[in-house]
Amino acid sequence: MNKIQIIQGDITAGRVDAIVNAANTTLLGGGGVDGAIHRAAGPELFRACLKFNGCPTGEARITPGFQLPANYVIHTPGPIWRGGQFQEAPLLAACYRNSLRLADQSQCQTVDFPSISTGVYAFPLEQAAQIALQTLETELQMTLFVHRVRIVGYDAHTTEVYQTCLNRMISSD
Ligand code: AR6
Repeated sequence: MNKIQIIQGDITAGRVDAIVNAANTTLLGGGGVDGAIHRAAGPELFRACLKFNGCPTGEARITPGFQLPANYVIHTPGPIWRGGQFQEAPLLAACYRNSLRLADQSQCQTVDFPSISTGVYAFPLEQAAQIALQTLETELQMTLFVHRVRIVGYDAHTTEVYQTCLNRMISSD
């Protein structure tokens, strides 16, 4: 639990080994955090992503960070919320698990995540926070290199929901 932090800010500004992108299955950019990351990284990121021919929901792919301060970008398409009966929860957990494993395989020590799927993809925020933090907590017991993960909330409400969820996990530990 002491390896996880919640901060508020713009994920593209992070001087970390890897930032995670809440992408879509084309991996060719979009709005929200995906658009911000592609704008800040520059056109080379788009060219690097073209080579993947897309990515299934819940899996992850890694590219350099190009013009970003981060060394790498890990792209993971989150699930679109369709009421909760379409594997949304396990798919969201898979995003965090696969992204963290890929970061560790690339010998990253510090990784920043956005709140995957809770924007355009409409995943309920409280449930998403619980899945994100529980998955990261479990996976961080197995990483060899990653020793600090931050959830970067863009708005105050998102940041607060993750912080409250983390506090609850710490106090029930
Ligand atoms: N830094 C950190 N978080 C951000 C930033 C930023 N610069 N910009 C937005 N957020 P969303 P999704 C927050 O919609 O729900 C894209 O078009 C945002 O406030 O970016 O997974 C993709 O191409 C929210 O809390 O991602 C996909 O098509 C969180 O990031 C689709 O949206 C996620 O919101 C993915 O939807």
